[in-house]
Amino acid sequence: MKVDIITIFPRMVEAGLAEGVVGRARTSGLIDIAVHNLRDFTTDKHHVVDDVPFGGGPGMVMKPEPFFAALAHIREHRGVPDAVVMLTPAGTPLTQAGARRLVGVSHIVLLCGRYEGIDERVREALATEELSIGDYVLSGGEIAALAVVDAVARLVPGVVGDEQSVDGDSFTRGLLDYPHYTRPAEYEGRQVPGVLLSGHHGEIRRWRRQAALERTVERRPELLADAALDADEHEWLSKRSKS
Ligand code: 6GU
Repeated sequence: MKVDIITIFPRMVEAGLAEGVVGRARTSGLIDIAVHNLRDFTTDKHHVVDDVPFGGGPGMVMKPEPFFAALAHIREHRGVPDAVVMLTPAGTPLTQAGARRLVGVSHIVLLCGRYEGIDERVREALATEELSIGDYVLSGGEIAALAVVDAVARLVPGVVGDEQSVDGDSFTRGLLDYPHYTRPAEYEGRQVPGVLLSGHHGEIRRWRRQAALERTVERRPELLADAALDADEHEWLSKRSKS
């Protein structure tokens, strides 16, 4: 999978890509990510990337030309991308299903905006889609781009060592995750649930499924509509709602 990120803060993006699962995926060659400094695609002496909004009002707007030049550079040197994603709070909210779709797209460009926004002609002429990472405002698309790359990269086969770990993830089944414990079995008077120490793998599986379900009902009941539940879990849910 190939990703190009266009930003005015390339060091911030590089720092976020250097560690952990994404960092290892890059060094091992499983993903090819290039970060481009938008200012390198300006033609004026001071490398200006923003300008005042037509119509007036507060703040600045990112100029269209550097984005068009950066995309032309990427097409020439990195190939024609399959998707050009603009990061904006006005975009489609990213979901786990959205990440699974993007992992099937071989070459993605991510456009990070700052200031009040990007000139609308960039969206019209260059962007194939717009993504948001949630209903709050970030001061730029960089953190959102890192979130998109992380969510997608860990779905690339081989990037997360244990594929079972990805399959069992919260949201892969459409539920929140169950609680996790490690040693010691008692800590500051708090016991690890006995079933987890029992060695009964069937019982442990059932306890975890129920704990995941319970958390989801308590915290995010709206997720249940699309969750993959088995007969046991449906029964447990209907019993619970009666009590
Ligand atoms: Cl993609 N960009 C910005 N600036 N803020 C956001 C966002 C994106 N997603 C949520 N908030």
